[in-house]
Amino acid sequence: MKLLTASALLCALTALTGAAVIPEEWRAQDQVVSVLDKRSACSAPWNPFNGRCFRYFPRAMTWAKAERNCQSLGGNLASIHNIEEYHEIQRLILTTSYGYKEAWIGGSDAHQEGLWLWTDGSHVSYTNWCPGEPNNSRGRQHCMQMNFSDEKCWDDLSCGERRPFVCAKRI
Ligand SMILES: [Ca+2]
Ligand SMILES: [Ca+2]
Repeated sequence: MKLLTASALLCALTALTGAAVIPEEWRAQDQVVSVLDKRSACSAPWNPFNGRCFRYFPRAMTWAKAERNCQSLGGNLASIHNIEEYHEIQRLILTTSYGYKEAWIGGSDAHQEGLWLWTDGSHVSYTNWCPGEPNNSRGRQHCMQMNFSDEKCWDDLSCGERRPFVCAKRI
């Protein structure tokens, strides 16, 4: 936003003076912005995508313990909002674990059956459920796993099962 404003001002200034002159203080401001960008960027082993940092944890644990681990690192289990984000997370799991491992993500209908929420509070719009899922098998599947079945889509599973997991946090 600052850069856009500066560009707009620069255009106006150029129009007025007929020359593209960048004042010294604007250059200094650009350097500050650049430093801030670097400071807020994801640091390894977190991976940046679409304004968030993602990280895959190969150690299997229950869904609630996975969520708590993500929270202790300043994030939540990953929410997913479009196919590009899903493919990016699949790629992350593939490069870390050399396979499309099943993994917990941040969806749950534990509070009310059939009402799926993301733990980071974001709205559930995009979903990638496998055919026939979520089936709430035996009336006790309330947590969301990804990379399920040959189609590598989403499934509801008992929250006490142990799975690797994916955390996300805002940049
Ligand atoms: Ca359920
Ligand atoms: Ca299921």
